[in-house]
Amino acid sequence: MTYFVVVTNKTEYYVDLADSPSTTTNYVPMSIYNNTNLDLYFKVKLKSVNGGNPDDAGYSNYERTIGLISPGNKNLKSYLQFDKDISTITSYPTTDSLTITVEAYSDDTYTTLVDSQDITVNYTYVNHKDSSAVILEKWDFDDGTTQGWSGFDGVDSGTYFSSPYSAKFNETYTKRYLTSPTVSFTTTTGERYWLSFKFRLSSASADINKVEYSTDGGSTYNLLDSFDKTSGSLDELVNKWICYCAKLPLPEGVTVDLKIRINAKNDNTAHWYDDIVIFKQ
Ligand SMILES: [Ca+2]
Repeated sequence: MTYFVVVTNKTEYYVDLADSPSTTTNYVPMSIYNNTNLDLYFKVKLKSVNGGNPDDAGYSNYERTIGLISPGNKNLKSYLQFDKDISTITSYPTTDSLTITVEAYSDDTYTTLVDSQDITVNYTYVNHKDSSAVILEKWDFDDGTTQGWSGFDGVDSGTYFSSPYSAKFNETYTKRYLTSPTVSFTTTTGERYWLSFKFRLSSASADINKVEYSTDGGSTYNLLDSFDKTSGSLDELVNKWICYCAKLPLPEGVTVDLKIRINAKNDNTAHWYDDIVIFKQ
């Protein structure tokens, strides 16, 4: 029998390590369902990286106790947290394959293991400030304007990632698109294109619902990422700058009129965005 079900939203994760401290902390969100009529206590940990010992690949602090999930219940906001020593990265982009083990125990001292399941995700590290990166556009809002973006309520000098301003979305109880100006360029076959930005939420009830991109100047949009509220915002991530990064699956060898839009929900709380970057690497 299967004691539990574990669900992850996605298997590909991207991190822009520009401005990162020497050790970066990252997360793999997941939902865990207890299928039994037993009290089960859960632990999640990194089992291996690229088939070897996680320590050898610069990983640390990669075990986390989830605690009790009662019979028939689910914990929608479970996650693995881990640290990565970025000095182990010698070139960008680089991808690590992470095997994560979710363990179920019948006791709260985590002595009797009753079931375990492995999931595998890929973590790809890029760096828009590395010499190998080519910046196509960067919006830092430091001229005190929203730099052609629509949807923001203005800039903020009180909270920013790069001084002296960020862009702020502040209207209450609203879901709306934050939309970039058009960035036109010709894509190179075989090149990898990336979007990264820093954002900050003032409450766990605020959220990003999805990120989309257009290659035709905004006539049609394609989904880049969607965020399920049940495993999206983590309370631990509130009131700190979070780095979002994604690979842009652009058509090759053509001129694109790229626009980005972020569908954000403001639940009577504020969002801030800063250092939104389109780059290739
Ligand atoms: Ca800024």
